[in-house]
Amino acid sequence: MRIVTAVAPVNIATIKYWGKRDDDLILPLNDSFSATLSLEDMCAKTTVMISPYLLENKFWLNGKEENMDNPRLSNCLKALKDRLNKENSEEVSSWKIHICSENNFPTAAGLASSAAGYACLVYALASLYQVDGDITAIARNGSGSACRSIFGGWVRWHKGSLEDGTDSIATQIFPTDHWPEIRVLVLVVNDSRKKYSSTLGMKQTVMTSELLKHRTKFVVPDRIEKIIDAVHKKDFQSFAKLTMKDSNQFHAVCCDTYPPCFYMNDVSHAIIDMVHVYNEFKGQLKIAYTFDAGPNACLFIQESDLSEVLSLIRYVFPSNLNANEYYRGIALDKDL
Ligand code: 2P0
Repeated sequence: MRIVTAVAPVNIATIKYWGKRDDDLILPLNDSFSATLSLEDMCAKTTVMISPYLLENKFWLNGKEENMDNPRLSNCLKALKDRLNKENSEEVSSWKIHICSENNFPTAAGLASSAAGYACLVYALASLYQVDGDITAIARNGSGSACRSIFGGWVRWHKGSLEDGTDSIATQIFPTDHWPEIRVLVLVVNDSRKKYSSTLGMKQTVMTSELLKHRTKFVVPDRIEKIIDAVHKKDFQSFAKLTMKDSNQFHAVCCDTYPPCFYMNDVSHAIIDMVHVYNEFKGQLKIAYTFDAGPNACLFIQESDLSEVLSLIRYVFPSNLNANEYYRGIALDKDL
């Protein structure tokens, strides 16, 4: 019998992935760039066990048994078993598996739960099967953005150019301790399951959006280089502007999808207004927002501005927001 438990945090994309060139292999149309939260923050935790005495494969997510006939899960398992060490492969690959996974934050609410979940699962399985080398391409088979959560710090997912997708991998660009002054505030506007999954939403976008073609060809390649440079120099002004513009363009692309997918709501728009008014008042960019496929906001700020920004949020949204503060290193509890 072998048993392994792993923990993986969510990652927040500052240059967004939206659109695939190959749906089966999960190959993106553009590179993306993200920051991974710390291990104490929003995480998935997964235990995997294999044994010759188990009678069938089983999978539990947040305490509820799920179907194992999931093609993405099967693809991850197959890719890992294909890389099994020759000496023990025959024996181990025939053993049944039990998987038990839980998130310490709302699942499928646009808070990157699938990214943390699949990164964690693939990492745990790779340890269980003693698979060495790159596993980001395997995590990508579970959920595209999962490849970025394999690493801490600042991570780039390279779209790659090969048809088989073997070069569509994630790499760590800067380690976890680079730019330790950065904090991430997650404002939970709504934690229920989203209406359109990212997978379906982006498929519809690829089929119908003209703006996406412009974005992937002319906008993202330049932005990726610029944001890496900004993070390298710890240049918050450039970083913040690129992050907000990319979030806005991602949602513009969602709006340009036919029929459109709306992920943000009125509270999200009020948060955007608040950030711009505050930044203008301060005469420089102090807060950068980014929104994924849901209404919840992620705010990037610098440690020195934290208490003032928390007061601002409490003042503008006295009762209807749940703000959780994360540092890519330590979770800080703030009672709002
Ligand atoms: C991102 N998102 O870069 C973007 C921004 C949502 C908005 O990656 O179909 O759940 O499993 O590859 O990874 C969400 O997409 O989609 C996502 P699949 P995934 O973080």
